[in-house]
Amino acid sequence: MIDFNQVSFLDSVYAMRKLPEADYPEIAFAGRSNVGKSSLINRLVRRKNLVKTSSKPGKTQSLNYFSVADTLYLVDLPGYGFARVSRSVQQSWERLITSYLTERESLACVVVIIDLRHELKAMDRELIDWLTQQGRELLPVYTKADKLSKNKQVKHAAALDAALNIRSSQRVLFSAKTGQGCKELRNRLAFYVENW
Ligand SMILES: Nc1nc2c(ncn2[C@@H]2O[C@H](COP(=O)(O)OP(=O)(O)O)[C@@H](O)[C@H]2O)c(=O)[nH]1
Ligand SMILES: [Mg+2]
Repeated sequence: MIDFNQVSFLDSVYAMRKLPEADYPEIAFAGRSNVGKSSLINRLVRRKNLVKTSSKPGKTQSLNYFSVADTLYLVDLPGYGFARVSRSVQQSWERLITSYLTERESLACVVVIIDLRHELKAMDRELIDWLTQQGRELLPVYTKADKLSKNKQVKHAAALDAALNIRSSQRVLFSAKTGQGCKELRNRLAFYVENW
């Protein structure tokens, strides 16, 4: 088992050549701005504020590296789908993320975080289709489950499963607020790391 408590911030990376040595497997976290990515990572590592959360979307501009138990890296990717930055800034982020997701050898899995309350967004689908084409391991996580009744959770999750054409065993239902699905997520991630 991975001791997710043993976590520390490593670096904010703005360019491919600044990436750390690829000596540990890493798990990257992707999702639309404000979907709850930082909150998910904080819950995963049992820290309140390791990763800054914000009600203002679009803050994270770099790949933020966290080291866990000298075993793996967690990588918080910049949120996508946020229009308030200039076109050129947007494009330079996209270049970095695209290079990272295509080239990084030590990337064991991409966790794609999706809001359980809403229909699948075009950008989520594009990312997932593209990662699949790349042959990347990916794990969809449906978050903010606490905002829906149990009934609605089941209904919305089934709709997202259908949109992504996956079985319920291929994703995790999650809440950063209540911790729902967190143990399952830890187990899944440990599996990717062990099989890397
Ligand atoms: N109720 C609830 N709120 C959440 C959850 N995850 C994130 N949030 C809230 O959603 C907002 C954006 O979260 P944040 O983690 O900063 O999103 P990020 O931009 O994807 O990193 C914040 O106000 C969080 O408190 C969740 O599972 N449940
Ligand atoms: Mg964030």
